[in-house]
Amino acid sequence: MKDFFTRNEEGGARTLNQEILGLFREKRGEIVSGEELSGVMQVSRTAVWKHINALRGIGYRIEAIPSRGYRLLAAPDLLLPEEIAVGLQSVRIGRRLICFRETVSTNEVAFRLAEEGAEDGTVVIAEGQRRGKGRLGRQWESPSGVNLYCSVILRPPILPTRAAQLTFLSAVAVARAITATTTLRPFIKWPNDLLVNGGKVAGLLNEMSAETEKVNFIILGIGVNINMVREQFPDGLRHPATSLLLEGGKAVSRLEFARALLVALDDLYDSYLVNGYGPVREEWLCRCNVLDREVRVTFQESELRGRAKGIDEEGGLLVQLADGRIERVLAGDVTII
Ligand code: BT5
Repeated sequence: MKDFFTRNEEGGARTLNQEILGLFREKRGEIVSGEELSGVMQVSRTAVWKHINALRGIGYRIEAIPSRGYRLLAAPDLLLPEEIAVGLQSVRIGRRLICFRETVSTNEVAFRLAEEGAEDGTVVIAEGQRRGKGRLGRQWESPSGVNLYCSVILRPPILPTRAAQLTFLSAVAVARAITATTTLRPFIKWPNDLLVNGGKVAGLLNEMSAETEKVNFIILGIGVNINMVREQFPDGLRHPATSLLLEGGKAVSRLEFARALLVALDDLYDSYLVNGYGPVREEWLCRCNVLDREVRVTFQESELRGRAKGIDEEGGLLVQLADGRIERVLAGDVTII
């Protein structure tokens, strides 16, 4: 398992790769001399050449012009920290970005990193997952190079019983990112799906390590179908599934989406730490598809019908039954009647 790039390991320092790419960007397609590069990077010309080759190895197209220098022709269509970081406005979320060409599951990697002490806001992203995880041992289809698979490590000072609040926070963040990068109208479906035109475009899987009175860390697992095409969806999915490309009719930049998501998470998490759960809940309610609708909730063999009235502090869906009583539902599948 190899991460091809990491960003800001030392809390803010730009990596050499970022320095090189930053200089190329400043020059907007012009030639940058080896001398200039070695001056900025404070390394020898041979070291510059090695770095250029490493960038080529990742997929950057860089032309070498004898006795003049180098020119950046194209960046790869990959979710690299060096690319995500360009113009990224977030402060906490994504301070450290770790990206993989492929991994088993970003949630698993993030969990392990968190156990080893990775800081609040660390983000793990993969181009593809071999065994992407859904809830309850289900699988998340994770074809390479078309979608976003992302896990964020958070260390909020909250009781474990409040952890579901972060699931709602991540749902709101995904909805904001979809709105920021497309003209589509996403809806949040309790507890952890995002729908566009009735099809599931994103799923959330939040995992936690906790003691009785304290959360050690929470992993926000976020999978978004961005440019996935029909043939990439297997038969027999639990719900109709779709992607932003299929619904909007045009490809969405994965980099722009990733940045929009990290910024939304950053903003919401900041507000959550200062103002608590209230604002998240309010926005969730505005963006969900069940409020004040008649719903049927099924869980295993049981079924319940009523009017959805909201969500509570612990993630429960509040359903008003025909006799006026409010029932709190903690797990199940919701269908709007
Ligand atoms: C989820 O589970 O919706 C949570 C998905 C979380 C995925 C992210 S990707 C990054 C991070 N790393 C991981 O390993 N996981 C997280 P659930 O509600 O249980 O839905 C799973 C069900 O959705 C499956 O059983 C399929 O029926 C269906 N499904 C599988 N892949 C899908 C896809 N790409 N798009 C839509 N539906 C899918």
